[in-house]
Amino acid sequence: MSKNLLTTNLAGLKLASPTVLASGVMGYTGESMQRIAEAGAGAVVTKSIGIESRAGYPNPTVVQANAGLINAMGLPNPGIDEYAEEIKYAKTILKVPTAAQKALKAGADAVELNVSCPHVKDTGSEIGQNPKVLAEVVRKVKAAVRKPVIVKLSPNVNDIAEIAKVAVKAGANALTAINTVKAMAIDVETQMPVLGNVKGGLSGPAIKPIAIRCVYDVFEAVKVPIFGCGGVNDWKDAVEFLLAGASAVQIGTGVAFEEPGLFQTINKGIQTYLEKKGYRSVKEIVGLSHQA
Ligand code: RRO
Repeated sequence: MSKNLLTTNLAGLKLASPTVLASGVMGYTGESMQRIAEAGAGAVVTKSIGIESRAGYPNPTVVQANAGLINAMGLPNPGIDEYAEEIKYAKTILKVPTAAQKALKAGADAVELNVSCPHVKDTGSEIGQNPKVLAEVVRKVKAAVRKPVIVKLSPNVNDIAEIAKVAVKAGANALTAINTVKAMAIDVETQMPVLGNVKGGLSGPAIKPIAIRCVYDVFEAVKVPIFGCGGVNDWKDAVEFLLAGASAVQIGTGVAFEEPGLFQTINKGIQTYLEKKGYRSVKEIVGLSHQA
């Protein structure tokens, strides 16, 4: 491959490529994050971590849908004290930036504040759907940390652009759009909901058009950089997000289906696209679809 056109930086983070591991998939251990980084991810986001450990919801926690997955994991995590050790370890073996909630002291480079889980009570979209509460939470986190704060937005709102404005006014340095879309599945044999938690969040290719629309709306509303997230499976998906206004894309469900090699394949595809079109940097195509 000729000159690397893929390096970018956003909200103070230097990325070797614009493809980033999304929270929730593979971001549990230093080793899995290392595999993803070595496969070409420009940064990795850990699973969301809380103060106390959480077991998560009873099984089944994931069900396959047409062109996607519905999950209701229930925010399973070991709590920040135990997880901080994993982050410290990850930072000894990783060269790419790491984002983790309440983990900056352990060496994380940014916080991705998850205010948008569609089905975990009190800590998820109850915050991200309520402008007043959202502003308060973002302000508090900003006051507590010096590193970039990225706010992950919910698509399950009436007007994501308005919510984006609230987050940015409260101090968000960047935004991730989007978390999963509220969903459920029913087993026709048992005639009961499939997921242990009944309702969950849909991810994967099925939600890409929703995510593209959200990124497009958010780009028009605010000036901070956006991580596009939702259904990225190949380089065309990634380029579509960049054209909609994302500065980088996050990949979650895509890596659950494919090997981490997906990052390299997508990076190569973006690079070839940029070369063919005569661009010198990935930054040049961010938001281009808004020219029309
Ligand atoms: O753990 C989960 O069930 C979960 C979370 Br925290 C989230 O933000 N989004 C999602 O689809 N699942």
